[in-house]
Amino acid sequence: MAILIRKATDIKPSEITPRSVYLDRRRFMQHALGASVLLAGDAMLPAWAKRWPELAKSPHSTDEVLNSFEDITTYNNFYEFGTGKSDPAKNAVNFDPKPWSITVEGECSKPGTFDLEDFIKPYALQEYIYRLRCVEGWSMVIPWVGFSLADMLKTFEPNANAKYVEFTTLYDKSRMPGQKRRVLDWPYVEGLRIDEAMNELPIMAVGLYGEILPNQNGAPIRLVVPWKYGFKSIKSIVKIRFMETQPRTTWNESAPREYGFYSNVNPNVDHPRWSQKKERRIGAPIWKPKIDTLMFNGYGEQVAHLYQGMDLVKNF
Ligand SMILES: Nc1nc2c(c(=O)[nH]1)N[C@H]1C(S)=C(S)[C@@H](COP(=O)(O)O)O[C@H]1N2
Ligand SMILES: [Mo]
Repeated sequence: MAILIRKATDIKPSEITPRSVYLDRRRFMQHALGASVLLAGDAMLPAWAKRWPELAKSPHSTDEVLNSFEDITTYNNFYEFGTGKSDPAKNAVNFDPKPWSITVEGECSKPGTFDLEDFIKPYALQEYIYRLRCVEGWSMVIPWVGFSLADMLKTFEPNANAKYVEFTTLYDKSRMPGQKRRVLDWPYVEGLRIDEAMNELPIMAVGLYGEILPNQNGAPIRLVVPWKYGFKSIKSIVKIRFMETQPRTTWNESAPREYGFYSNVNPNVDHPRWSQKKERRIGAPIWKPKIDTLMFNGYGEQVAHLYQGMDLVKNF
């Protein structure tokens, strides 16, 4: 079967919205997922993702060249499915992200446990084309489908004690084989300060390239925080908790000298073992030099005010 995908360099964001591009992606995905899905087509999609309309594009979207669907879905960090870049695409094939429920708890007046479909229903889906900068020194441009994290959090009416938000990934060794090895202290947890979480940029992503989120990218729902290193964008979320105190975060506990709570993209603060000044755009031709990493991953206009007066060397 032919791979029905163009090279990253052929796809301009201005082309992305047309349905024909999505359909190409869907065909690619069916190819990637196997014959059963190919035959079933739309019938396999959950109700909320069927025939997504042409999505409005968030004004925060970058117009840089998109990474290909193939790059985005075969070069992943998702330790629940293995530590190699190509492991998640292989080991998450049989992961079934349904049924899925999300618990919201802690410092808020409307906590509860919700089925994914009910959880998503109130929010307008948009396309958000964001840069993702991994702490390891590579980056991608990804066309997410998602909705505003701030809009979602407000629904649960956080109270005055809600100074932070914690997110937790599913913990189920039988479904996430990487959790059988203690490479991290499972379940993966992440957190944001409440004002960071209420900023206009972060999203809950439920898709990419107009498709439901591939398993390896954090199905069925994950966080995307574009001005922070990729590990803050936690995948396959089952719990959200409003807290008065700063949440624990998995990478900070794993290597506290290397990964702080904030983890803002910052070319002026090196990782103890490597420089953060430049990055390699995945999919770029090998002869292309690395590109400069931008403060706050280029989103300073939207987020620099959150850190006014803070020492970002201490608060890395
Ligand atoms: N639960 C969980 N979330 C995770 C990770 C992980 O290992 N487990 N890896 C993080 C890292 S290091 C990065 S760079 C991004 C990668 O997201 P992508 O594979 O969709 O590009 O996911 C982040 N979210
Ligand atoms: Mo990362």
